[in-house]
Amino acid sequence: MYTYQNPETIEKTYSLAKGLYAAYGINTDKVIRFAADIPVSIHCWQGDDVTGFEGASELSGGGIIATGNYPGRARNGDELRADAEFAFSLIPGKKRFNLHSMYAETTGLRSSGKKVPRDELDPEHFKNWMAWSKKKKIPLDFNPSLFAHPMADSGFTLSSANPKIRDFWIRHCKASRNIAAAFGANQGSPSVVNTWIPDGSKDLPADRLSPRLRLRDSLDAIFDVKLDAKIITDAVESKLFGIGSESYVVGSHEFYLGYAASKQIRLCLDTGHFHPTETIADKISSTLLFVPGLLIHFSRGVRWDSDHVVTYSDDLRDVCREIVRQKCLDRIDFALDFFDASINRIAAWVIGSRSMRKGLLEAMLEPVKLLTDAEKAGRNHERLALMEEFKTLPFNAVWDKLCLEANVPVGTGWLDNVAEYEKRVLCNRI
Ligand code: RNT
Ligand code: ZN
Repeated sequence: MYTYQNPETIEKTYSLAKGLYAAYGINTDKVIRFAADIPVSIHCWQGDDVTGFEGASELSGGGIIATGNYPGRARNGDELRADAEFAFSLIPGKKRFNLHSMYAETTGLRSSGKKVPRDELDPEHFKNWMAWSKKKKIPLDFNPSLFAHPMADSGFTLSSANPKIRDFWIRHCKASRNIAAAFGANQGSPSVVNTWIPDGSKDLPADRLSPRLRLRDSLDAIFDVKLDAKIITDAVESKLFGIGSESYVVGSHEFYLGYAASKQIRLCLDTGHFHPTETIADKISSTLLFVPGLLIHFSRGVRWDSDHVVTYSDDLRDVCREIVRQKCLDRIDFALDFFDASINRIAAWVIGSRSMRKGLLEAMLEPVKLLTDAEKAGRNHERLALMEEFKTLPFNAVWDKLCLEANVPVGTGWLDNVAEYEKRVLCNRI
């Protein structure tokens, strides 16, 4: 149904675009290679609405929610891996895959089919994932799961006033770092392990301090175990509010900024975790002065939700431009974080991932030097005029060429592949 442009037309259009960019000193051939080479960590949880393999029928608790019931949710590791592989075939550029601990495969192992408590998980429960990662050359990242669990029902985990609950989650986070370290050793490069907790309260707390003191101490206990930076990168993620934690979130931005700076670990900024008009673009240059690096969760906030499918929005483009302008790509881990159960989940992955890569490509095509030269010379009218002009350079021709080179469908061609997979595979899962 959707026609592919023929490669000849793409090449022709590209060569015209290439000339225009060259006039501003940009070598598009080179940029295509660099932009495709930046790893983006694709989150496994879009594939199954953050349900995991622990026997839950849907995501529950933790202040996050996946709404919708489009058919075809992946129900186990094999389905999730198959769906991810298929999505990868439609997404250009270097990819990683991001797992949560709730995606452990514990049946048939020493537990002999018994549920393994989250605080007893170990790398063995991820051996299918590691084998797949190695075979497909897709490095893995990791997250402890501190939600959708009876021990999280009070709304507090690492900051709970109950030492039993706190200790359970401390053990879980320690176990998670060990699993990430095993991923790192398996793939020969660090696995990024990101800690996000839902802790907070619906209504006004009288004591905002005590939970934060407890969270600090719990994190200290977790990060006191030193692991080799060659195999693991630690990050901590803040949030403004969640469903049921509207009035107070223990792990706020200020909390984690301070914590990450004091421990010299990565700060995770999720684009959906700030006030609706607040963007993280302006936070990059400040935070990077004090933390070793950033993990960015690209997401899209819509009203109260922070997890809509990523689009090629001004927000995303600003963040990408900012990173490229500062030349700090090597200190940023790019990751996606959204979950929409109301549309084809593979399409959601593809749309978000392609938009992310578009943002990176566009940012790398910007003739930054011309902007900074104008700025240094005090010609700010020129700076503004150039910024405006650069927005409408024939970017799409370069994007199409990147897709062509990456051997993935150009334009909307991938929708046909998704329709075919839906019919052949997803519709049989009902
Ligand atoms: C929640 C955080 C967190 C989760 C995933 C599932 O608000 O953004 O990153 O989305 O870990
Ligand atoms: Zn996130």
